[in-house]
Amino acid sequence: TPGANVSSFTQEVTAVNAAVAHEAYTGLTASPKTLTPWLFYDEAGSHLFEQITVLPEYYLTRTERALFAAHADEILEAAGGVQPVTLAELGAGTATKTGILLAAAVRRQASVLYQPIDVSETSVEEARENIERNIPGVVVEPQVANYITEPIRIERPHDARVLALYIGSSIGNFAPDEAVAILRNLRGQLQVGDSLLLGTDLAPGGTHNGGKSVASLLAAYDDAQGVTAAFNRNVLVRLNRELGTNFDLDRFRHRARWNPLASRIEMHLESVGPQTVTLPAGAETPAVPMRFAAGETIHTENSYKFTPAMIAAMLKPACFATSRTFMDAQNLFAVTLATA
Ligand code: AVI
Repeated sequence: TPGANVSSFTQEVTAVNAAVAHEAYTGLTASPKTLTPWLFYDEAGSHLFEQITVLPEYYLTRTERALFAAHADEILEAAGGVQPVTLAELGAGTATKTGILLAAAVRRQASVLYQPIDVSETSVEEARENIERNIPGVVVEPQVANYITEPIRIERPHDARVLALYIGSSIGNFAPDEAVAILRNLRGQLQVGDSLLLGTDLAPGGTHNGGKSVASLLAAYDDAQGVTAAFNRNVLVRLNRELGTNFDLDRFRHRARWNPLASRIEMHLESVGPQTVTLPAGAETPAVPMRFAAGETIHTENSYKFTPAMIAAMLKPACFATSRTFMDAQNLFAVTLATA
């Protein structure tokens, strides 16, 4: 009934608000100050991220797409063998790149089940519409779930082999122990013979790498048009709107830093001078004055960059074995096919 929909929508909105308030309180009262990256992805932030993926400096998306285009048939062949496949995607979003792999799957078998899993209901619905309209033969069964904290379920029609996708360097936004936990959660749903296709951005330097400099990596996270800066600052816009904080956007500067010891790009918002911002009282938290020294930052995101050895070290404790790795000619990005 319409009434039930409204009430479930209200519950969902309330739960999101409570989670935002909780993250803001714990992150901004910590030292150093942090905010969790999922806060970026409200409607405006998701739109800014889409814009990032087509920036000239942001080589990740187009490089991964080119790897899919070059190797899709080989990937599907290796994942399926003589059996049919079903594709399940973690953090599917709107599934724009997945179409290349699904098209390869319908070349092998008449009908393919695609199971996009994402926290955002609107994204998976958009994925369903795009894919069902553009690739006949694909049946889409979206699942709204937080694959980080909740167990996921993957269907296996007609004894198909599962090809799980975790692409777009999404795993790079998690600390190494969280990344392994996500892969273990996924592995729990797979059987021996199933596969995982993992997309990871590569670290600069090193013998595995020809073309990536720290400068080009930094440019990917601090583009000339300022889209990434707007994406980073949007988290403050969100907190002002949803929690009533009074962040002055002109007084926080976007910073991208390369942390070579942790092998990650860090995004920060840096206070341009001493200032105090108020976090209003929440349901269970008091109002807090947050003092910033000049140059102090809020750490908003990590984006890990991998060597082949780091990829193997992440897959192994989750009980996956690397079967094939595809890299572009400049060694910018890697797509790894691993077997369960
Ligand atoms: C979603 N994620 C893989 C992006 C990344 O590259 O870490 C998010 C992003 N942050 C800044 N630019 C893009």
